[in-house]
Amino acid sequence: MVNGPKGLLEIMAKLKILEFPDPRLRKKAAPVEVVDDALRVLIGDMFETMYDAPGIGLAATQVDVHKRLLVADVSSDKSEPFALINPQIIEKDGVTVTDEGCLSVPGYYESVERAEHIRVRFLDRKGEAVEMDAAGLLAVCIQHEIDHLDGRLFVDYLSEAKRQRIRKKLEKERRNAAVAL
Ligand code: GNR
Ligand code: NI
Repeated sequence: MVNGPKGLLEIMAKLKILEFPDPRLRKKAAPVEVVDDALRVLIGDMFETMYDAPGIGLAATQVDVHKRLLVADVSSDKSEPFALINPQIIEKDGVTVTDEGCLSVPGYYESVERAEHIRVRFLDRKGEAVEMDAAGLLAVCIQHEIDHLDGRLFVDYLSEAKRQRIRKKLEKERRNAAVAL
């Protein structure tokens, strides 16, 4: 019974994504203590929110949950979902520059330098410890998401002037959207 009354599909919920310069995006997330069903429900909701946006990654911080948890899927057909709990980068190698965007900074794309290859240690959805090598866009995405868990945004790598310009434009957009209600 997945589709019937109160089936899984109905229970899934899309979450609200915080937007820069919301101060809650600056909180440092705390380690997950137990991987339980409640956390797995949150992971499901985060995937739904990410796919719906659409985006290639989402950190719990962005949905105002300050736990060390991220989801990612850089495939074009939702075929490579990863959920990383308490992720830690244990190796970094090389440098790559990517035009990054962020669901919390909608409409802006800027070049950011990151490690090209990483090795990351985390707990999976079953609470089992896993190590994984990532390269290319997945590696960039995981670094971007771990930054969120530490209260950091990709705009922090830009000049102060550029960051203020983006902040002012987003604040103006939000004011206009509020007036239009
Ligand atoms: O959807 C997203 N695309 C993206 C593109 C380049 C580098 C990083 C990203 S992550 C972003 C989704 C998001 O904001 N995750 O926090
Ligand atoms: Ni982001």
